[in-house]
Amino acid sequence: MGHYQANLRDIEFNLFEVFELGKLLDAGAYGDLDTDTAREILAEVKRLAEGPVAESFAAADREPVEFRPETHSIDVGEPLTKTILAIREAGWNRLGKPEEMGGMPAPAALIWAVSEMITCANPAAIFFDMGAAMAQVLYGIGNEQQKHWAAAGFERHWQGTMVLTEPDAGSDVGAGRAKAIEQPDGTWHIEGVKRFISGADVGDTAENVFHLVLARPEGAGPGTKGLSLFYVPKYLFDPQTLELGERNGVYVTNVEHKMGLKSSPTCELTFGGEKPAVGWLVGDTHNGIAQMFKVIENARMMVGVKSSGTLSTGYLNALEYAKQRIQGADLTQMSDKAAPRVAITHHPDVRRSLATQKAYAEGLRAVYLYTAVHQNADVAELVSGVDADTAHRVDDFLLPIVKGVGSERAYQYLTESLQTLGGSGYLQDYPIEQYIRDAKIDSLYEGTTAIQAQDFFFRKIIRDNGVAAGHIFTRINEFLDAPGGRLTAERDLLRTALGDVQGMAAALSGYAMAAQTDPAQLYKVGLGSVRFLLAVGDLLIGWLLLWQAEVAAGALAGTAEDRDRPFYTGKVGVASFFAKNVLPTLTSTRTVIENLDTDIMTLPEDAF
Ligand code: ST9
Ligand code: FAD
Repeated sequence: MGHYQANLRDIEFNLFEVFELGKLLDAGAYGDLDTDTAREILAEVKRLAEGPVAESFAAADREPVEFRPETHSIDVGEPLTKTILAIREAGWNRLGKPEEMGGMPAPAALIWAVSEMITCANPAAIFFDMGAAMAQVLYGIGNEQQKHWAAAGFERHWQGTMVLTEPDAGSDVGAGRAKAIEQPDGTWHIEGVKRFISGADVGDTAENVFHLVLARPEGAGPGTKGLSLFYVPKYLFDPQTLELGERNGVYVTNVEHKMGLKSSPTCELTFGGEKPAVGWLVGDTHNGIAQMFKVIENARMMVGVKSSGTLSTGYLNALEYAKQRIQGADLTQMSDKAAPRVAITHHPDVRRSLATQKAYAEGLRAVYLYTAVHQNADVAELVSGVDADTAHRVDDFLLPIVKGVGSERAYQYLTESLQTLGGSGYLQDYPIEQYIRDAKIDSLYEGTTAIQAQDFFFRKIIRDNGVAAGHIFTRINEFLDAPGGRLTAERDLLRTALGDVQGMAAALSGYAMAAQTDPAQLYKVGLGSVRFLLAVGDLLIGWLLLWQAEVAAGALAGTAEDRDRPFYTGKVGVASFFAKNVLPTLTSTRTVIENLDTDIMTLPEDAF
């Protein structure tokens, strides 16, 4: 068996038992896609992911893609190429695309579940399949001609990229200096150097690459609002047939050497110079940052899904090892030197660690799937009882949690997965050290955790007037007050955690208000915002795990089959563990946030 272990049982439990997607699927809401077909798709994707996709995971790490400066291109090794082609041939990236693009209707929750398995079986490989996601966005925001390019490029498997970052413009995208100069024929010439661009060359695995580039038209204002979005292909092409023409003046001029995700080509991209880099204004409108955020929203979701799915396979690998590794006697027999040796799963600290890994892996999956539920109006109404507008706000509200909390917690608890294997975990004989290296990037790109936390507080709570936050808090209260609920001690802990999070939100809002007269008060928001984001993540995980436990306990009390009983028992056990071991820690975080001062901001830099 390869390194990757999908948790299909848990995915299906979320989709069909907790969120009850079958009610819509079997009523024809997504065409021919009924529950049985959805289950077949998931089973087929699991086979693909655990087999051909996972196969080149280690090889692509040990022998990463190579940069060829003479041709400004990369070489992709044979094992990774086979994986890329296997993903392409399977064609699952058609799910959820518009039918005019040759897509198949599907709810977002199913699409992200499919993505979890493919992405986490071989994260570097999916950076060769970014064209599908970029084409879908271009299809939504492009003019008629660009819609044609999007659909036809998708059919031809063109790679696509998102191009924002520059050496002096990382988190601060608005500091970008790349220029756009309008030409008499209506095209634009782009000039400048972009940095860290994923998948900007993919060797022979795609015939063309189109870059979606933020650049500033001459005379446009400062900041992000002065940026426009341009479509810049590697090869120019016939606008109708898409037959390739001459090389455009955009070149990969370097490829980075990284800690992990080594075969995802992270490129420096130079526009213009000897030859102009010809671009087209996307959608004939100067609204670049808002257009680019359509891509960013997808990519942030993808990063969160990647993180939680990586923790899941890390945990399952650790669990498998722990069940087999015999070491030491049971703690209660520690003084008996002749006591039988036991599997390490018998040791309380290993159990603590495994339960924590399981809680976060399954909890983060529940969070991303609950978020995905709000990406379709009909599913959101079914699961969350909201109209399309509130569904959209809730999706926006949850996105920094999926991305920010997912990436931080996955990295944190993958180290527990490694620890479970003892010294063996440190070896390349097992996949976990690579999981950790491949996962670290998730808290950095697509907006660092600090950026996610500020987005969450200022944009998703304050600017939203608390509408989405209020909806989630109401749902948690409804869950707590529902008659006949089991796990009463755990519910009480969840109620306290909800109060703690609301207390934190009130304290941070108070600082933001006070900043109107004393701007330094805003530092307190900056000091507390990441901790607040993580705390809301814990609250959501605690709630969703208890919701799952309720469903599982119902099944156990009813007609659950014998083979399902361990799964349901695990659901109840892990929800209870999380409520008792993690939720109480929010009380101390609340105390810290309520008592923040700005002393650290006045400490002189040379005192650090
Ligand atoms: C990167 C790529 O890092 C990494 C990996 C890519 C992976 C791609 C994968 C693609 C998917 C593939 C899926 C494959 C699956 C395979 C499976 C196969 C089956 N929401 O606050 P203001 C907009 S790329 C929406 O004043 P500042 C909005 O228009 C690099 N919109 O910001 C707003 O105007 P208004 C990523 C938002 O102070 C305007 O921006 N880099 C949001 O000017 C201005 O807003 C980053 O992410 C939002 N949340 O600028 C940069 N926020 O207010 C991180 C803003 O009028 N930095 N807008 O509505 C930031 O995000 C900064 O906060 C900033 C600040 C740049 C926005
Ligand atoms: P900086 O912005 O310099 O941040 C440094 C530190 O300061 C961070 O800890 C950050 O949280 C903190 N910080 C910065 N500003 C603030 C603030 N206002 N408040 C609080 N803290 C702050 N970009 C693309 O455009 N396209 C891609 O495809 C792409 N792929 C990437 C792939 C990889 C492997 C990598 C490493 C990067 C990629 N990026 C890409 C760039 C990525 O999005 C940026 O690295 C990221 O946005 C952070 O920018 P930076 O590296 O310049 O860090």
